[in-house]
Amino acid sequence: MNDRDGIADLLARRGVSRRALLKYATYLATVMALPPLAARAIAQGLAKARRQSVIWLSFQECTGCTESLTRSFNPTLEDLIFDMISLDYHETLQAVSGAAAEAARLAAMRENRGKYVVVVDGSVATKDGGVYSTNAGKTNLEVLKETAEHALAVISVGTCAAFGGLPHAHPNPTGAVPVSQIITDKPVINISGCPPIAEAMAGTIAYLITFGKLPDLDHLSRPKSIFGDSIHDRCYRRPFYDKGMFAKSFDDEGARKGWCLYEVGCKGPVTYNACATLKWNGGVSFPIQSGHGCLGCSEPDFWDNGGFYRPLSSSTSHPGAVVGGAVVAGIAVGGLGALLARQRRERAVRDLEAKEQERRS
Ligand code: FSX
Repeated sequence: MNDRDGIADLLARRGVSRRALLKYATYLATVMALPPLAARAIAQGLAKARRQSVIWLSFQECTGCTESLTRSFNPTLEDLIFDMISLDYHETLQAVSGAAAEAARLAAMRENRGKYVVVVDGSVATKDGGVYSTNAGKTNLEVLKETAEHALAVISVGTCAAFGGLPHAHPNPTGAVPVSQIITDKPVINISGCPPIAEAMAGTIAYLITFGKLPDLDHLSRPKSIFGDSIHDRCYRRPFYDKGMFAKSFDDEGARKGWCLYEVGCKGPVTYNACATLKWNGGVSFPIQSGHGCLGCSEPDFWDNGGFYRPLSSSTSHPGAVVGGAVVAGIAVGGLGALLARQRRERAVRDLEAKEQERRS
């Protein structure tokens, strides 16, 4: 296989018909909220496109983002890697290691200067010069700056890369920051979620390849087609919310009947993502369909906002409030620090409520 081959040549060699390409283009048009007529243009654009060089960097994260991508059904990861992109560097998926891996990254940067896309998962450690997260003897901070310098665009996948995520949670011992705080001279697209939806990552990369430009982005630099509506707006349990039919606990009659999970802490009204429509594992289900409220993982300050099982509308002293894995009910840690943390959380919930109210009015 030659990297200079067009995608059409590669597809033809793999026995992928024009009809199958059009079918995928129709799916992509739907995911990216484009008019149905755009499908033909996408199919033609994809067929003419050359494979996009992609360098994938992993920093402070749990590898959930890559795990999620490997469950992409449209296109499948195999299609994405072998047909549509040239994945020139990915620490988890590449066969080579050590000096050979670094050489592959540097070669891709040299040969595709100004044209390659950098995908980042994980947040960037900045405290003490970034020494708390290193790879091949270099800090993540150095590798990001070096790799992004001549990139066409940068895609932050996962809430860690997009907004700091779990590593950024209080007390943030490594000084973790999102990619957009380091890379300020070129576009950074955020595909948030902990982890992000596979098709959202794959669809955004495919959009870039097809159209050679960024999709429409929201105020947090996320593709509007995927993050334009709240989970609540697209949720199949929404009619129960509108009728005031709520589960009061996870094992009551309401829960068994599939009523709205708002009162057991669902953050769907203030969380923007396509979980309720694209779903997971090839469209099988998503957390709310499986009986668990949305945790709000695709929004900034996920973790520090906490209160996963506390209703958005309730007092913040709800005994089930959890922040960053630590139970804060009754505030285990006394003193001023705990008080300030609590005030911060209360402010965050008020902001979330105001945001939802503003959106509704
Ligand atoms: Fe973060 Fe991703 Fe959550 Fe994990 O790479 S968004 S902790 S699913 O793995 O970065």
